[in-house]
Formats: sequence, structure tokens, C-alpha cells
Amino acid sequence: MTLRLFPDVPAVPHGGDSFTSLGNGWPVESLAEGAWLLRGFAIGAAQTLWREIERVIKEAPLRQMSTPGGQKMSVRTTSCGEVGWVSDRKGYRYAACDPESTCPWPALPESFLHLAQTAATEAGYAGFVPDSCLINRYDPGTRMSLHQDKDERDFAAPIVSVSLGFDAIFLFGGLRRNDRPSRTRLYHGDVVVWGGPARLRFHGVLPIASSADGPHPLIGPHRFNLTLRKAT
Ligand SMILES: O=C(O)CCC(=O)C(=O)O
Repeated sequence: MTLRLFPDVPAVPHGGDSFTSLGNGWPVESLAEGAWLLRGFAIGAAQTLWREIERVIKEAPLRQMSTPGGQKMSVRTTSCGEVGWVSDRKGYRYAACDPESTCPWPALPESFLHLAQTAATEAGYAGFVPDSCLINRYDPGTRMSLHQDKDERDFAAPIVSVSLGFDAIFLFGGLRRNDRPSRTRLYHGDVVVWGGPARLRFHGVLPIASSADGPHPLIGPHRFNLTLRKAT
């Protein structure tokens, strides 16, 4: 028997002819060698994910962290899991406790773990066990500049990145900062997975536009991103 935790996941996601299938049959679109876009993969789980995001944010509120250079980041962030990503004057790192509350970060919700593991498997990275989830809230006008994810101890594990709410233009570059990035529009429910030869590629997000249709019906006037990683 196949247990479907998220029965309302659409059978066929939107997309063109550029799809292939690697895992259990979800069509994936290549962004680069080792990097895959799973259109609509999180749509069926979105309400559950959103409930858990709201719960995490109550316990560990979103905040604008500072870069080591002293500038405020444009997005608001928080974390859950065994460790959380933090940035301040001392640098970028993972910490077991939220520096604002000095308490451990909220636990990684089961729904986050399940989604990350099933998406990673569909992208050819079976056995992914994330221990940290960074939650980014983008308000209209906010962005994330090109960067590499390299504060983790283990680059063998992939990154799983979930988009909720407003659309975004995702930049996916090369292994050097100056490599010209591709631009991909990400919609509510899309998941991007990258690992292997793509694990250290530069990536970022262009400034978020507000939607002409008003706030997103579930997420409100924002884009949320969940980035699941194995940090320790
Ligand atoms: O918001 C996104 O899609 C990407 C987030 C990201 O690059 C990060 O948190 O490192």
C-alpha cells in the first residue's frame, strides 16, 4: 500500500516539454548538472507547511540579521531544527540556540522533513537527512544577493529549497561569483533541489514584486522560502 501523506498534490504539475523523471515519477526540470526544479511539488503540503511556519515563528520570531560587514539583510529569517543559521558581526555560522532567546531552535516539523526527503529522492538524492531549516520571509522589494551555501560541514548532502506565496525570480549561477546566472520564475509550491556538482553554485533571488492580484490567499503579501540543509 502506498501511503500518500499529501493526497492533494496535483498529478501533473505545470511546465513544458523539458521534464524528465529521476525518482518515483515526479517530473523534474534541469537547472544545471545536479540541480533540479520540481514544479508544484509542495502544493499539496502547503497548508500544513504554513501552519508549522506560523508555529515556528511564534516561538522564534523572524528578524533582520546583520551581515559580518554590519549591513542589515533585506529578508527576515528564523530557523528550526537541531541548529539554525545565524549571521552577525562575528560571521556566518550555525548555532544550536537562537541568539535572541538563547533557547534551542524549535524542532524541525515532521512535514518539513518529509517534504525535503521526498523531494530530494525525486531529484536523485535518496537518504537526505536535513538537520536545519532556514525560513526566509521576503516582502515586496526584498531580495537575496548571489551567494554560495558553504557554512555546512557536509557538502555531500543536497539543498532543498521550497517556495511559498508570491512568485520570485531565482538566480542560479556557476561556481564563480562572476558566472552569469540563469533566471527561473518560481511559483507557490515549487521546490528546487541542488547537490553533487551543483552543491556550491552561486544562487540568489531578484527583488520580489507585489502581485497585481493582491496578497497570496494562503501566505499573505509575502514570499516564504524554506531552505533545508544538513549543517552538522
Ligand atoms: O529564497 C530562495 O529561493 C533562496 C534562499 C537562499 O538562497 C538561502 O536561504 O540561502
